[in-house]
Amino acid sequence: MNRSRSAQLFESALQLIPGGVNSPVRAFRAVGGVPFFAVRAEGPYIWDADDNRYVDYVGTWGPAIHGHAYPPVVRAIQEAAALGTSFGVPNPAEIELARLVRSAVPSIEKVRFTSSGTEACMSAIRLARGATRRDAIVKFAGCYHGHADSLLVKAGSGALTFGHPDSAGVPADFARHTLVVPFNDIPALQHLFHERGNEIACVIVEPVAGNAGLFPPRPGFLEELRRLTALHGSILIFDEVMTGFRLSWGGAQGLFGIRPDLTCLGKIIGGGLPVGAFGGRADIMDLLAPLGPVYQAGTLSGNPLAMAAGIASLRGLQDGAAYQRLERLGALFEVSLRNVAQRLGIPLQVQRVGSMFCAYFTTEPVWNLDDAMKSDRSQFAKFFHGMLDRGVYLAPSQFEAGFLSTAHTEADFDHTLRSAEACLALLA
Ligand code: HOZ
Repeated sequence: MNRSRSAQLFESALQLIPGGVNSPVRAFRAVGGVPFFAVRAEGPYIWDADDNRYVDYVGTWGPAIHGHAYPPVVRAIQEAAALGTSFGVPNPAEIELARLVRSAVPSIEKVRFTSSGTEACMSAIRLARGATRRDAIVKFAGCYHGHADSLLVKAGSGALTFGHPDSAGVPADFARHTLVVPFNDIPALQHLFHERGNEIACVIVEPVAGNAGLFPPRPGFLEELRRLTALHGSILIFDEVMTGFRLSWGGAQGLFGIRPDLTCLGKIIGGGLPVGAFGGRADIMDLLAPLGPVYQAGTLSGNPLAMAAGIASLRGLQDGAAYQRLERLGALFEVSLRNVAQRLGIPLQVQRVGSMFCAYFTTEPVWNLDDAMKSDRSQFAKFFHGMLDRGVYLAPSQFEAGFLSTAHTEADFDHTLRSAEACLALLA
């Protein structure tokens, strides 16, 4: 496949932008080679600067649940843009999106919009600290909650992919307040709360961990988290930036029946525009400025284009039909890929929750970061490039989740599975 135009663009980008990319996960460093430059995307497909078409399983890292350039979102953005791109004062669309979010996620009594998931998580942590007047926070190894200082400790996503789960530039004084526990490890959690429960402001968790590949919560894990935080007066924060409006209309908390105190959202609620949100119990949310002492702000927060895109995106999910289609497609994808690997004798763990998935090159199921680290990343890199050359774009790291959209078709799957079969056969 000719990608010479992308290679030229990357050369130019390297002169101007660190690493040639504006977010490290795009750099292909973990799999080698040169990233392609996208010029267009529609439905389940993305086209590069050399006019190669790929079936896209990254979906702009999660937001594209309807596929790319979903007509209702495109129309909503066009109509909103014609009326002004930013106001810097409240606008009615903020109320409409807030209503939609609240109607879907009952634990969210009040919500504030930000411009990214990072901002949402950073702000939720500050709010939890302000509410409890405690400093310590708990996170799980391999979970990624954006790139705020306190959260870049044993972090997933690009931080893990590039071997810097503890980032340079985070003062040791900040990091010491971040306590890390293995995902799914109930005894470790119980021990930590027993020892330090009265210091812990909050626990932040991806209810389905999607930034070190994909591993689900074991039965009882989220329930115990809810019990322990309530018992010790700590705030439970679900980071649903990825899972919100993805795993069900009510997100992962709807799927698992857990009510956190605060929830962080992003990705789908912006319909592909830069949006984040955090919300939850009104008594906690009302501690935010201007009502309370916890400061949080943003020039483009509640931006009218982003709100319009988010509303159109959520309206397309509201009747539940999309989730039924995604579950059916997801199950088909999972079983078919697993069968192909089994037939060829390749140890591949195909893990899936709804429309999120990951295929780990390892022999045992993955429940936490240590399990994920056992996967064979050189196998993954070969598989990734084989798929790319056959017109299938997977996330360029073993430690990222893949995403299905309602725009993917069974014909796309056929092509994907035939490609997977050919690539896995070369690894056998
Ligand atoms: N949160 C995204 C998936 N891990 C990564 C997006 C990015 O860092 O660019």
